[in-house]
Amino acid sequence: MVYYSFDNKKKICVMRTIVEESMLGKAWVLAVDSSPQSEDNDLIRAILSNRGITESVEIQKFLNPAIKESMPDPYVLKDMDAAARIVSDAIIAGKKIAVFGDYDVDGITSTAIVVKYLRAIDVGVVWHLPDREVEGYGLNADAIKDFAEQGAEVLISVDCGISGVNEVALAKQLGMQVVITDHHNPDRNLPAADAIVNPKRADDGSGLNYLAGVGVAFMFLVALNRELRNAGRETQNMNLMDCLDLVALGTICDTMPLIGLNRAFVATGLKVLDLRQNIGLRALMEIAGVKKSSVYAAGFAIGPRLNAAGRLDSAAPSLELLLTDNVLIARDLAEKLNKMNQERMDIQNRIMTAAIDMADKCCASGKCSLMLCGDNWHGGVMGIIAGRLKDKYEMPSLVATKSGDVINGSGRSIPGVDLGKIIHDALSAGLLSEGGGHAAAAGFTLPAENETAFCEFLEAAVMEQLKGIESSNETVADAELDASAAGMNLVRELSYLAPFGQGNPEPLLILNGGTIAWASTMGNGDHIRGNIRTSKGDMLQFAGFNLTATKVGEFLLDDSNINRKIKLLGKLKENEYNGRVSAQFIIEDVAV
Ligand SMILES: [Mn+2]
Repeated sequence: MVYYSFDNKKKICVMRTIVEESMLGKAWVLAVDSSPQSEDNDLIRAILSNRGITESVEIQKFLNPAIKESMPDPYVLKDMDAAARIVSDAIIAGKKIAVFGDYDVDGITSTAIVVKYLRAIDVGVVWHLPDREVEGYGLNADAIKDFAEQGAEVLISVDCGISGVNEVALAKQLGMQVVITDHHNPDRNLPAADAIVNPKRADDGSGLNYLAGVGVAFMFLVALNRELRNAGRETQNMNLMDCLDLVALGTICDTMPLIGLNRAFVATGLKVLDLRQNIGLRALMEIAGVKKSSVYAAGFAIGPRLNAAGRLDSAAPSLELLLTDNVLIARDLAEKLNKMNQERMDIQNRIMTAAIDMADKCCASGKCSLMLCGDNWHGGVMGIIAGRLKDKYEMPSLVATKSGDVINGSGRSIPGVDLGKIIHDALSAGLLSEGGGHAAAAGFTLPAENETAFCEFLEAAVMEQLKGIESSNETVADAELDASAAGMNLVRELSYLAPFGQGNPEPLLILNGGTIAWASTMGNGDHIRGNIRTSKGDMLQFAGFNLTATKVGEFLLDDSNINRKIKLLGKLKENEYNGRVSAQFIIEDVAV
């Protein structure tokens, strides 16, 4: 029996072992739902059931993720009524509104949808995105004073603000009403704002704690729109559904789980993205070579370009791109962001090489955490590098830059280690001067003299948390089927489970009954392709990326294994070659 969590529901699953030990030394297991299985062996149903979705209403919602069915009344969020009323009253009274956001994609898109909406209904609005290096994350006093000087009477924070106790007090002192919309974990003390909309508030009963900042901001706009209409204000100039492309981008790039309402936001938002109504996004997609929207395109082509400006400098050009309705400006900005993204990659690659060198040494000394610090490394790429190291070394990884006697960094953690708690504890212990985050990601600042002590604290804390967690040698698959079933029909069937991403991974399948027909390397020699002959005699194409140098690769490429019966673990995808579409199995592991 193992516990696993999906959609915040703990579920007990009985695991059945399919393979004791694979080529990569893993046990392949399959979750078998503990509730009695019905006779029908519908694959989609089985996969959903293993992922905790068993009620037929839930299944229908999952397979048809429409906003209409998935979106609750925005007033289910604590304080939404106050937030919408305050801003609606201010708009009707002709007050100027300030929007404070963040420099990452979630923060930029959150700011964009609120500013777009307010502009569309002719409200005077000013905005500010903090500079990562100069101002850092979250509300700050200078920006708030600036807003006051520009005559703003209402401050709306998006994707931040929940920990801005002092800054909110300042804004109040300067005569502003403050509405916070955020999705970050609240500290013990909430700021004294006029309204705080945050699904992670302890007293929020909405169950929407998986929303991105932009999801919360969108819910706020829906409520505000209703409030304004009830007050007789014309709001026809903008269809809120048109900004779901931005909601999808922020949700995907903040790696929020694609479940529940997020699933509806992303499924609908990707369709809106393909309409290319947002002139800035259209220009950016063109320069990035994105022909069709997807979770992948959003996360790996559009997202990094929107993020690049904020990593190297101010994020303002990214927001301006999303707000502009001038094609020429859009093209200029898209080109600028594209160049900045290139520059960001160059910087990142240089630091990565040095970081891997340091990490290898740490690993050799048997540590179970990484805390790497370089002199004047570019602060904007610390988070990305920490993420890469975490994936490569499978341990909590912190990367920091030392400038003068201050160290600034970012960390990414593995399942089972709550980095946010460690950072919080280190802050309480006086080792850090600043810090915050959640289980998987955190940011921190410390005086250089504390570096060694912090490294030791981190290592001890990680070791403590890892205690009791047996390192799992299991790969949990979604379904087991005969290789002959892995055709285009199955590809189409599985596509009903898309969009895939965080919290809703592509199904991992075990294929039985196939033999190797042929295999060879492809590309630069690191990858393998070939055919599997199924039990019915037909051929299934396969590919394996970066497998050549592994045991799986050696096995597949060994001619003496041709016609040998094997089990495959991997994902079934659609492959287009010379205009012909066919099913292709992406092999991750093999067993005999
Ligand atoms: Mn966010």
